[in-house]
Order: sequence, then C-alpha cells, then structure tokens
Amino acid sequence: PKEIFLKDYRKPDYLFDKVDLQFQLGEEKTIVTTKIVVSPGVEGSISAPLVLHGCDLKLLSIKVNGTELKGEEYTVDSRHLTVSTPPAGVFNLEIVTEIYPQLNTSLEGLYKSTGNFCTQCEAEGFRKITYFQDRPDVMAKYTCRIEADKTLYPVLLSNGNLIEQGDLEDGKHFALWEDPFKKPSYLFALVAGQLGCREDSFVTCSGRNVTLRIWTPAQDLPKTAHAMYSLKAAMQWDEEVFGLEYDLDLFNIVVVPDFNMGAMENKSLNIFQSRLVLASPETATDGDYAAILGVVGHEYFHNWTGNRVTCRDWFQLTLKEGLTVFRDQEFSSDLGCRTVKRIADVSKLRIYQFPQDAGPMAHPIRPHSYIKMDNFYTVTVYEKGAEVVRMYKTMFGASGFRKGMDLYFQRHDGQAVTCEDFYAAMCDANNAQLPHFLQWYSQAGTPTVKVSSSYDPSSQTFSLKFSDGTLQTLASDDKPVFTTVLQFKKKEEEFIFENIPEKPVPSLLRGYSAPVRLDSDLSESDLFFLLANDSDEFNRWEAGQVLARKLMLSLVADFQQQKTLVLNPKFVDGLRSILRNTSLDKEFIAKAITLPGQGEIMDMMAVADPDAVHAVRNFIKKELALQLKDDLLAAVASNRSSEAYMFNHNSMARRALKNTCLAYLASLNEPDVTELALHEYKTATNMTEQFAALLALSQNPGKVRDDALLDFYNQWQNDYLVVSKWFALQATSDIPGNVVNVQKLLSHPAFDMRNPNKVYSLIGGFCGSPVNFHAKDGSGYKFLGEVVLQLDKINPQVASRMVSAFSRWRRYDENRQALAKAQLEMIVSANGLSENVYEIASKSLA
Ligand code: DPP
Ligand code: ZN
Repeated sequence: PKEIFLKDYRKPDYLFDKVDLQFQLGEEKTIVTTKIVVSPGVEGSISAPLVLHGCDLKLLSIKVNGTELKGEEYTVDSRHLTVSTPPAGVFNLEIVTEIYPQLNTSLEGLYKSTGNFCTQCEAEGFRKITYFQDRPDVMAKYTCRIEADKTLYPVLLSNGNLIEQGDLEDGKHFALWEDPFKKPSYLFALVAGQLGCREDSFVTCSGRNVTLRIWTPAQDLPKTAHAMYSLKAAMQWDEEVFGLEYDLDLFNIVVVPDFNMGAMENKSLNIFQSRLVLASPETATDGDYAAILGVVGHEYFHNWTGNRVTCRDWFQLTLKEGLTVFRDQEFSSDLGCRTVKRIADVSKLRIYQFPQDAGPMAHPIRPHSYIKMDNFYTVTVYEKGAEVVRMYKTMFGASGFRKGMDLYFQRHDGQAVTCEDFYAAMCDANNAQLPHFLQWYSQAGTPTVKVSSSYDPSSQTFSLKFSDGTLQTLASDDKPVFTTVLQFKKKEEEFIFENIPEKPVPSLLRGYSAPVRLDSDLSESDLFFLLANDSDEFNRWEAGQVLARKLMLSLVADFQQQKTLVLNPKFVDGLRSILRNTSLDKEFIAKAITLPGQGEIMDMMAVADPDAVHAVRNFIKKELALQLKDDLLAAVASNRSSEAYMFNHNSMARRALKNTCLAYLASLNEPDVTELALHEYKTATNMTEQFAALLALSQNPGKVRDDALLDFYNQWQNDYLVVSKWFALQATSDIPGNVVNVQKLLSHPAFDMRNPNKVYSLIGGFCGSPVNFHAKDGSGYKFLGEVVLQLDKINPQVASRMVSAFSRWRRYDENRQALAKAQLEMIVSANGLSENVYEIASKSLA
C-alpha cells in the first residue's frame, strides 16, 4: 500500500469547468455517462497526461472531442485511467462506465440501502462512480440527469435545482438537476427510491423562501419533526451568529439505514443515517435528540464551512471539520446549557482523543501522511480540531473571531484552501500575530502544562509559573478578583499578580481553554474549595473530576496491593453537598456526581489494569450509593414527572439527574432498589427513562436482568433503531464473561453485519467495555480478530474502525500484550486485506 504525503501536494494538471452526469439506474447494472469540459490547469503547462482516478469500474467508452479514443491512446489499471496526450487547450471528455450498486457493500460510491439508491462520495468514493480527478481542489459546476423505473424509484434527487422532469418509455422517468455552485466531487449526491417527505419552509434574512424537505420511508415521517425543528433552528442561528445565509431555494435531507458515517453534507442534499434524524419520545433518548440537533446543525453549517469554502487536499480536513464541529458545539450550547455541553465535549475529548493522541495512531489535527484517508476522520481531526478553533475565539473574543470568519469568507468563497489561509484570516482581521500557534496543526500529542503557584503575604504578590505547554487562562476564587487570559508562549513563563491581599485559589484553564493536560499544584483542600465555590461551573465540575481521578488512582494502587478499600469521607461529603444544592442546574449535578470513566483512569496508569480499575470504580459507585442512599432516593422521587415529553434543557436535566441517581441505587442490587428500578421501567412514558431503567436493572446478572431485556426486545423488535440500542446495552455490559453473549448476538435474526449502525452498537459497544474486551484469557481479542476479518470482506471502512480497538495494546500487561499482538499479526497477514484495515493494524504493530 502506498503512503501519501502532505509535502508532495501538487496542483492538478487539469481543471474541470463543467461536469454533466447521466445515470441510467437499473436492477443489474447502472450506466454512468460523464461529460467534462477540461482545461489546462497550470498556465503554460504542455499536455501532461490526464490521470483520472477510478475504482471497481467497467469502462465502456472514452471520447475526446467526440472521437472515441483508440487503445494506444489511454491506459487503464485498477486505480487509474490515463489519457497519454490530451489535446492542448480546452476539450470535451466523455466517459461511459458500468457499475453495480446492488453489489456494493462498502457503502461508498453509489449503493443500495433497503431498496433505494444513494451515494457517499467523501472522501474518495466518487471514483467508484466514474473516472475523475477525484480530489477536492478540482471544483466544477455539475448537472445530473437520472433515469430510472418510475414505480420502483418515484423520487429522483441530486444537488441544486430541479430543472426538468418527465416520463420516458418502458415505465421509466427522468429528472435533471443543476447545481449552480462549483463543488468538489466529494459533495456530489444522488438518491433514487420510494420515499415520502416532510416539507416546511424557511425565509432567510434577505427574504429568500427556502423549501425544506426531509425524505424517509413513509412510515417514519412522524419521526422527522425534531430534525426539521433542528434544521430551521440551525438556519436561523447561522444568520444571527455568523451572518451566513442559505444560498439555494431547496434544502433536502434524506434518511438511509445503511451509512458509514453519521451524515454527509452534500450540497443541498444531505444524507443521514437514520439514528441521526428519526426520533419520537417513545423511541429516542434525550441523548439521541441532542445528537440530532447537533448533527443536523453540523451538516447544515458545512454549507459555508466546507462547501462554499472547501479543503485544498484531504490533509486539510480539520479546516472544515474542526471548524464545523466548533460551530455545532456553539449552536448546541446556545440552544441548551453551555456548561453541560462543554462538560460533555471535554469528556469526549478526554475519553477518546487523549488515548488516540498517546498511541500509535497519534497524528496532528493536520496529518502529515495517510494510506487511506477514511482512517483520518478521527476525534483528533474533529474534536481536537474544534478545540484549536475555540482557542482563536478565546484569544480574539467573540467579535474578533467573527471578524476573522468574515475575512475568511471574503477572501476564499468558492475556493479550496488550507489551514494557513484560515489562520491568516484570523490574524489579519485582528491585526495580530500568533507566532507559535501553527504548531497546533503540525504536532501530535497532548501537551502537559505544569503550574505551580506561590503567594507572598509581605509583598501581597501571587505568582503562577507555567512550564512546558501552550495557553492558559486564569481567574480567581468564588468572588472572582479578576478573570484574565494569559497567553503562555514560551517553555516557561511566570505571571505575577500584585496587590493580592490574601492567598487566592486560582481557577485555571477556565472552560477548558486549551486541549492540554493540566498538572497543577492545587492541594486537595483547594480542589474541594473549587468544587464547592468556583463561579466557573465548568471548573467546578473539573475540580470534582480531578479529585475523583486522584482518588481512583490511589484506590487502584490499594487494590493492586490487596489492601482494604476505603472511600475518603470528604469525597462523599463533597458529592452530598452537590446533590443537595438546589441552586445548581440538575444536569450539572448529574455530571458532577458521575465518576470519570474506566478508560480515563487506565490512561493515567503506567500499565493499564482494567480489572483493578473496574473493581475500584464499582466499589466507589456502591459505596456512594450506600452512603448517599436517602439523597439518591429523594432525587429519584422528586424528579419524576407526568408532563408530556419535551425537548428542552430543564426537562432533560430533570431526567438526567433522576436516571443518574437510579443507576447508583440499582448498583446496590438490593430488593427495594430493584423494585424501584422495575417500577421506573414499567411506568416510563419515554425512551430516556425506560432505557435508563433497563440499564440500571441490567447491571446485575440474574433473572430480573434477563426478563427485562427480553421484555424490552419484545416491545421494540419492529423498531430497528431501538433494537440497536438493545444490542449496545448488552454489548457494553460489564457482567462477567459477556463475550459469549455478544458472540451469540452476532447470529441474532435482528443483527446484520452489513448495517454499520448495528456493527457499531454490538461490536463497537463490546470493545468499549474494558473488563470484557480485555479479558485475561484473550477471549475478547479473539472475538474481535475474527469479526474484523469477516467485516473487512463486506465493508473496509467499518472494519477499520473496529480494528482500532486494538491500537493501544502496548498499554497493558505482557500477557495481554501477547494475546492482542497475536490477533493483530493474524489480521495483517490475512489474504486480501483492505488498505483501510492494513493501515491501522500495521501502524499499531509498528
Ligand atoms: N459527513 C462527515 C461530517 O460531516 C464528513 N464530512 O463530518
Ligand atoms: Zn463534518
């Protein structure tokens, strides 16, 4: 396999000015006719060969200026079609290919999902449709004519505006679409099938009336209301916050069950996997509702950050993804609760991105090289990328950030650009220079920043010394003396604060202002003080997490030395007072009493010990449940509600607190709390509460668990999205020896290896349960090794995501290392392995 490097970037030899596509969709095969107006790329270059990408295509014909090329005038191999001496100047290229969407299980290019045709072209799927310069810096105006059977495929969609439609012979019909905006091939989309739509409209700030349609099989239309609400909210928000308006008269969203990614921002024709559109109170949780809001917003926001201004090459992916994640985070914060959203985003970064950045797949937010680009749609490019964008806003303020965005669009609308262009727009708009900031784009790894403080009462000065890192913000205690942004630029820097009458407790890195590990000399009592008093709610939560992490690590050491575990009573008191504090937001309380995940703790150990971490986390959970039982019971009782389901922060916060408390209680596995959980399960009127009760009940092996799981399946067996949750719940379970159950579920009639969502739920879910995936006997590793090879034959992108679970194998003890390594070696040496899986597995072994 060939590795591709950023430093080798060259401009394309040819430009494509206009692309006309014609699809004849059939049951056995599809014929694609591509007409391209080609012009020389670099001025003055003389007839370089025209190299087109292509994959799994059957070439039927190729014409230049209307004349069929002879055999010696072009070459075809499994990846390219090369026209050796194209004419000088502008010419017409016409290529006809035959493809087989019904056999395409990779879900890239054109494929079928439950009888409908759809496409996924990012990053390099367009080359599975036709021969093309399939790279984002080749931007063209497209038309797309679709012909298909009218009964089987009554709805025919592509990007842009519908220009013409009509009937043809033999029961066929056609539709002709034209997209007036230039776009790269990865934003092309086509959908054909039997779909109904929910229609609504939005009037933009300049008075454009936009028709909004969400397409889905007719029976699911009632479940599209929340997605439509989210879309309109996103359109409004982008106008208000960034002055960005939608630019066409039609915006379509199509729902498909089989989709590799979450969703795709194709110009005016977004395609989503069902989970991220379909919701009803009975079938979707608050988490699902929030995810839908965020992702519908995310894909809509790409219309400007991604589509109008796109990436020069795939190394720049974070240019559009980091920025668009940042935008969707802000959108969700503005519509919900900022602190709670920030806590969720930072947790995600810590749980998923930090480990990636410390392992063999570590890469900068702008990678230097890749074998398969699909492998770089990562938490680093997305989530850490969003943190880097957030730092511009921290440094320049909201209005400075907005100025930078305005300048970015003013300079680059209609272009394919780089991360430096974004950086330059931000700096120029603010007349600023950020000399070291570009390092965030080129360096992998999470910086650790050490902070030491000292107070001198005689001179009333307080000093903070930072070493080894990046950027800091600082503020003071509950009656903030002041809040200030300190830019930390050198290897070591000291900041002195004068006229400080008494020793302050610094509240550092407020709102988590830089993606670093903070190693401060704050004492335990400082941290308890911040947990009780910090006026920055994020840092209040953070203080509790720092305490919990320290506590868990020390108990893990006790466990390993077979000492009796004792829970620090101050910690219990701290959480009790949070739980009793009626002035705090309820979802904040839920987050503040939730312990750091097992992965976070393992991440901090020299040798990760899943058994010890699991035992300690369970010990603390039960101990807290025991000691706070009355408060937890009271919280469950007082947070029941008979109101109809509402998607708003207060209702969601109430449910979050109730569900968190119920989970604590059920961990006690005592008859009264089991009874309570069963009661909550049976009386729940929405999925958020029903599923939380099921989760609570399923913590403890036994008949109650088995009955509840069966009951849930029986109730929801006809709803594949709820069934996916049922798979995920069992897959992630900590119950001993769960691999046997998960293995069995692979042959459950509702499971389907070809559906990514089910694979992510069941197999991905299993790998997320440290105690079972890392089982000492290697059973978890063996399970995954076998499944990866099976999956790879069906869908390399999905297989590659699954094999990533092995990547941190060196973090474990020697015995586990040997077992995991054996699986990776078995995978790497398998016949016909995809490049996707090869890249992850071989880099993991390197
Ligand atoms: N569809 C993916 C996303 O929006 C890739 N662009 O992030
Ligand atoms: Zn995106």
